[in-house]
Amino acid sequence: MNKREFLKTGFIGAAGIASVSMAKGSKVNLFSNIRTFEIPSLPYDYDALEPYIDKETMEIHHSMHHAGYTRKFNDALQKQGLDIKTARDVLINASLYDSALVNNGGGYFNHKLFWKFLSPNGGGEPQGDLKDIIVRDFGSFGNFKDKLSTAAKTHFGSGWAWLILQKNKLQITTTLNQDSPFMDTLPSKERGFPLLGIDVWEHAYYLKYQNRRAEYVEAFWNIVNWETVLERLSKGKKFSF
Ligand code: MN3
Repeated sequence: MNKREFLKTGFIGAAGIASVSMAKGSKVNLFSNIRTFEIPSLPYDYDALEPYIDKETMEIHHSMHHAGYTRKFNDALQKQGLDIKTARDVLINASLYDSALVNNGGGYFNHKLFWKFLSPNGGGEPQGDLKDIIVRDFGSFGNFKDKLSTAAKTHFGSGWAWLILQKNKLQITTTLNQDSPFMDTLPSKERGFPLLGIDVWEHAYYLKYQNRRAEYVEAFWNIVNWETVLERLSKGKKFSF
């Protein structure tokens, strides 16, 4: 029996008791040797996005929905004995993994991005390089905004509407459930590096907006963190699938 097998079998009952913090919100469990992922704290208070997104929605969304995906992702990794460096690696190689890993890994990862797409100091229009590339690929900021809004409003059922970078060109796409534009199981025209995303699951807006998803999508534009989108644009330019 090697060390890893011994640790896995000998201390299985103690899994989760001892762990060491690692960078990027993950921990390596000393007994099972499998990294566990942690829900990041929000970079603002739960009520900071009011009136556009209410405090109760943010609190439930973060502390229950995001926490739930994270817990189930960790459970699936433990059960399958997989030590994964980043959730993004699971998504990029989604074809290799089962639905428990892909769905919950997607939920963990998409929400981690989503909190950073939002800011109480957000809204308005992007400037500089980001504005230029939006105008290059959509004709105008208004046209881009209409396209992403329409995709978010008309997406059937639960999922996400995205601005992605695909072969150095901006595109609008949507994904089902917690699917990510990174996933290798998507058709190539729907794959790309996510720059901005709108969560259109009812849990993202139902308490305040009930069935009025369109009003939530309009409100979203007041809190978009363009600095995050700009940072992701430069990361996305260096990323190749
Ligand atoms: Mn959500």
